[in-house]
Amino acid sequence: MQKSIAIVNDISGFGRCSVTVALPILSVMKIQCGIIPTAVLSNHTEYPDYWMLDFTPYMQDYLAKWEQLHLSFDGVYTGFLGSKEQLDNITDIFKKFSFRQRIVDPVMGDHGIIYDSYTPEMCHAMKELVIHSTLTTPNITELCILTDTPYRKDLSEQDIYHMCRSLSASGVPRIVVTGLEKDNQIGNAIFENDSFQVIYGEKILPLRPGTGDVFASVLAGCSLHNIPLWDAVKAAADFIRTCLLTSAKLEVPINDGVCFEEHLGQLLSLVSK
Ligand code: PXL
Repeated sequence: MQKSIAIVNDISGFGRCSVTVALPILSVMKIQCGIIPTAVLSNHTEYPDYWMLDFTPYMQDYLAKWEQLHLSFDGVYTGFLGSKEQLDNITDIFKKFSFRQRIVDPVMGDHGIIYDSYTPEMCHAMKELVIHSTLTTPNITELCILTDTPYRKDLSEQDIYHMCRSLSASGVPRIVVTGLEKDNQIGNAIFENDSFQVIYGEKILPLRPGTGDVFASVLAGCSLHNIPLWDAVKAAADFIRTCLLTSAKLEVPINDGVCFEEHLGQLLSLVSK
């Protein structure tokens, strides 16, 4: 049977992030996708200007139709969420549609800074949502927010392990923490069944927007295919590195993200074994 997933994310019309990343990646991984838009933007917010429509007021009617049609999905994957009300709606959706796999990328901030649009109430609502996930992919900043830990640049692997333990105690079975740094390398920590491992790899500059979405999308796809978490994280990180190298070679403007289209075939091999 083909797998299916509901993608809860914004539609940024240009700039390779959110749905324009998740949809092709999950589709090439042979998963049928449904979309629950959180906002519609002309382009992502890293460009000098953008237009945005908050989709919150339409979400309930939109989802009422899905319920009426008895649509069902194996999994759900959430990314950028724009308001407290929206976060509460999503927690509701988790309950209404009994998704077996619930992947939450708790997009709230980076480099110790919470995004402007994120209020303390929204951070609290995100904590609630994360508790209901089966896999979450915070960066270090987001892990600090989720565990009420003050952010420091010099947090050790041991510190991160303890934060993962505390988050898992609230009911989250699998956690992947992105953006660890050591000796000019970049790593991802995997916490599952109280085991903790970090996979480091070459850091490829410049950093580009949307790589977090590429990472979480590959992980969501692997999760639905029951690919072990270590293999999934390795595959996602390798894929991003390849895409970053090609993006530099093809002189893709930084804000346009990574040209993952060049390498989508690499993901097909993950699911056709
Ligand atoms: O995850 C990247 C992303 C998603 N959605 C919106 C964004 C960005 C990055 O800037 O602006 C709207």
